[in-house]
Amino acid sequence: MSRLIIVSNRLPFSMEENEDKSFALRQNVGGLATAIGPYHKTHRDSIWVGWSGIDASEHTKSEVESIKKEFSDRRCVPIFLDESEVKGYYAGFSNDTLWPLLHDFPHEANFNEETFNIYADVNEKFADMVAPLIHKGDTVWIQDYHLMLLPQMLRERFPKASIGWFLHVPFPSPEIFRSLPWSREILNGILGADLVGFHTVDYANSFKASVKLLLGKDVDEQGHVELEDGRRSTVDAFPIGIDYNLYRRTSRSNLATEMRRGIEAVCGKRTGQRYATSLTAESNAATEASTKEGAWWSHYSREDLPELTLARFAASGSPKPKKVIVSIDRLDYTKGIPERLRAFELMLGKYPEWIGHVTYYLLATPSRENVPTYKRLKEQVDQLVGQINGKYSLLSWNPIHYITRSLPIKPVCGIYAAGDVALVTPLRDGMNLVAKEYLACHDGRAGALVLSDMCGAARELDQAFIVNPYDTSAVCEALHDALEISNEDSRRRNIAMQARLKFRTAATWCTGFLASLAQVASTSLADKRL
Ligand code: ADQ
Repeated sequence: MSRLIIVSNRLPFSMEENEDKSFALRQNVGGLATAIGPYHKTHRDSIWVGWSGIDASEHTKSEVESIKKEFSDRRCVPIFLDESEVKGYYAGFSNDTLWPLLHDFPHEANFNEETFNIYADVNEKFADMVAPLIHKGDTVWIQDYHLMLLPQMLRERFPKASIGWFLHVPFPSPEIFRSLPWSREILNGILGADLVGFHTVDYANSFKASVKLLLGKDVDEQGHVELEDGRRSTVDAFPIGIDYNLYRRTSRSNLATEMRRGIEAVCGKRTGQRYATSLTAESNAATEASTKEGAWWSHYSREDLPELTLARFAASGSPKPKKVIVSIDRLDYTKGIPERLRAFELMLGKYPEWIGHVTYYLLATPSRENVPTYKRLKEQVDQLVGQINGKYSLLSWNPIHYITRSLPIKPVCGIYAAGDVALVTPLRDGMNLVAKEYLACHDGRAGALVLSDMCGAARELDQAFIVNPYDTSAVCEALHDALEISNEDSRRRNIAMQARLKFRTAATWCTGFLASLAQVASTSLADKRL
């Protein structure tokens, strides 16, 4: 029986130690685990190889054996990396060199020969682990930028194996990619695969242009690259989808509904709540103060204008309905969180009628905390949230609810469902699943999506409010328009996008890529036998 061997940096589960020193597996969140996890779970002929997240030297032999057993019960093969490997391969070359470079942040990329060498060694370690698992007729599907050298490493050991590689992040223009001192090694590593996949045609084109520029190889109209060993590698686009029905269904679950109602109560959308009463009391008190003291505003100078408008709107009330904005991200500089916060701040200043009426739920889970840039970003976001809340909060209303925990799918869907507007504005993003999940949670309901033009999802979700995430005033205006849109208009826009998402799911993405791989690998082999 032929099997599928999935290889990625992390496995879809992480190991956690219980109080009684036993180990338990926890499902990982993140794009890749969410997309391929369900396929792996339901296809018993698949095995998943990846880093366990554990340093074996910190555990006894019997602990390591029991960890392996836990993983193997879920058809997972764990790889153990020590501290220096994690530092060089993961925090170093993967996340401090490749990640910024691939996301068009070359100024953030550190080029360090030592971390590149460790990256190459760890890719070889993956090859050593995968090689004994490969039997005749098996397919190997390698994921993402952590393992760009692995396809060629396996190809050298298995000239006839069927190998695919998919990149979950963008591929930059050759002008940016060529600045990497090891760009040719990386391209040759990737071309070990029979099928090289990207989220969009644009990324596939950038890759082809790099192959032409840096390796001097032509790529034909069908995306074929002819290689020295007589093989052919094919480059193509496979936009990833989501498990639409899962998100739709979960957004209607009891827990998600409770979450949504709770958020609506906190934001004053549900009448008769304690919150609504206290906000009215606050407004009344301000009105009373302003009428009793007459020219109360004369104490303010022109520079105090925001405070003045704030007080005025709190006092007089605003005709605006209560609205909720939501966003859900890993705390990563590519996700454009500070830029988005500045646009939100600008909107409160420019359209003060929203003060006390719109609440932003910002769910941003810290990631890669051992990389200094990420630590700085967390401090910056903390500071901006504090600044905006400090400037605009009323006694019983905060503009931003800032949550840094990672939440399970049900509360996440509750947050999506509560959002009248989703603000999804990455500076660069391979696809962005959050935009798609939000729309699935609003199936049959109104809900406006403000979406960055700089992510793969914008190529598909063209009925969203598309913005340049660097343009603060454009994001501010789009946010305002999205808050103002009628339910009818919002539903009409969403229907077209939802129809597409229902058909192009995570499952069809997996099967589509694997079907193409089976097809191109058989042609590549046939040519080679000639
Ligand atoms: P990511 O960078 O992880 O993925 P994204 O596509 O947005 O980004 O997927 C994030 C996933 O994690 C979503 O399923 C979301 O619901 C979940 N998630 C994010 N923050 C969370 C939080 N705070 N709590 C709980 N869940 C959270 C990479 C690429 C993307 C590409 C995917 C898939 O960077 O561009 O879309 O892979 O290919």
